[in-house]
Amino acid sequence: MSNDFFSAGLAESDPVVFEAITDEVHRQTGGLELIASENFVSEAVLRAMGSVFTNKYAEGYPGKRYYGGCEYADVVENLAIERARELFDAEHANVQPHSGSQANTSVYLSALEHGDKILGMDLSHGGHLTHGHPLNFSGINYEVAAYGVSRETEQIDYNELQKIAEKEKPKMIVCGASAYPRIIDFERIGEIARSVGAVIMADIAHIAGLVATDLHPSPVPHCEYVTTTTHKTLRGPRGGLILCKEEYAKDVDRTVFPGVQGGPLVHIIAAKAVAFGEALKVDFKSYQAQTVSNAKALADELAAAGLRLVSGGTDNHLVLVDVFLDGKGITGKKAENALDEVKITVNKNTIPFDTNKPFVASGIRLGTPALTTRGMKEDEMKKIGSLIAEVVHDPDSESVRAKVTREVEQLTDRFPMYPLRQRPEGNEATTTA
Ligand code: DSN
Repeated sequence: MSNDFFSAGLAESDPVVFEAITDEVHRQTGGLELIASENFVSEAVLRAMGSVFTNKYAEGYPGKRYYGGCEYADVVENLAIERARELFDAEHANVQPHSGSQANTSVYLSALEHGDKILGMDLSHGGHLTHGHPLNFSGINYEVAAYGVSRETEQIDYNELQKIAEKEKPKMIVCGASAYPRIIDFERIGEIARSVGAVIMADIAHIAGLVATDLHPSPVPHCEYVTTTTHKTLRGPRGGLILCKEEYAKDVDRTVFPGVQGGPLVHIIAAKAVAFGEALKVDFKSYQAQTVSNAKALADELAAAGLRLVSGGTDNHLVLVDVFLDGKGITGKKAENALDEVKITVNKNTIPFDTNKPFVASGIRLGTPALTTRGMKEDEMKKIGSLIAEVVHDPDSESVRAKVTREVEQLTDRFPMYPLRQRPEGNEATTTA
């Protein structure tokens, strides 16, 4: 990225913010990013996000705006819509949701009346807050029934889901997850929904990149509504997206704007267009395939080092690791903190039937999208798996921390990201991103 990308005025006009950005570049490039929902966008996506489209109001939709001067906003929104439809083979796309939560809110508002029943996956079994958590709008405004994973396999038990759906008779089944390492059988969930007269919303925020490249079966043919964020495996800007059948298009567009949101974030929509364009290229599929292979390599190494994998392994981009081991190990919280110390970034996560509270948790969730973007492959994943296991097995050892920190530095040096550059005119080794 060119040296003046951020520094054009910012270093001088607001050195504190400039320094925080610089520090964040160092944090992202100098550590191993294993948060399953994070990724590193391209410089082209960053450039579009930081464009003058942030100055523009464009309430409405292309060709039907409430403001003048929207001709170029229309160009990028139409492009984002067309590319999203092509990427997912979808009849209709709304690219305006500011986030995954707002995408889900809009779908609920389209398909449900206040107080209707939804059947969603339990958060503690891998679901998401917006799938019916009592403190979330979804749990506040709708009646909620939950399904989860089986105690034996730690995978979704579709027979059990059928039984719950027959008993609860929900108006909508919500599927998709934020901490589920296995393939989700959307076709089967479609059959279950139809058998009880429910519609389906599939939230594919985590696996969107895999779905776009046919590495995970698509929910699009089986579900009335599909939502996603655009910044996880899809590797775009932070934002949301709704895909739906044409018959629901008008309702969805109306509930996004003016139902839930006001003016769209045109700079983010421009960046979505760029990211979807990148995702349509051939090498995006090899990136996603490498992400999945890397997750398997990481999982195998962790299991070989004595940690327990929830569900026994992974089919996608993430691994859920039981570090508590029925009290013989450490909590997820302790593991997250110890790994933070050695610049390995993960998040604590509940595991199914967890005996620890969510803020403590028995597990950690690891994902490979970000490190795969950096170019790391199976060999690096094996190394990282063994480093994680060393820390988890001996979290208070200074010598383990020192050794692992050195090895993390060696790895990150070998896979540079957003290259750090000298400012030509300055004496300081200042970073730009
Ligand atoms: N917070 C996201 C995640 O980490 O999975 C879900 O919204």
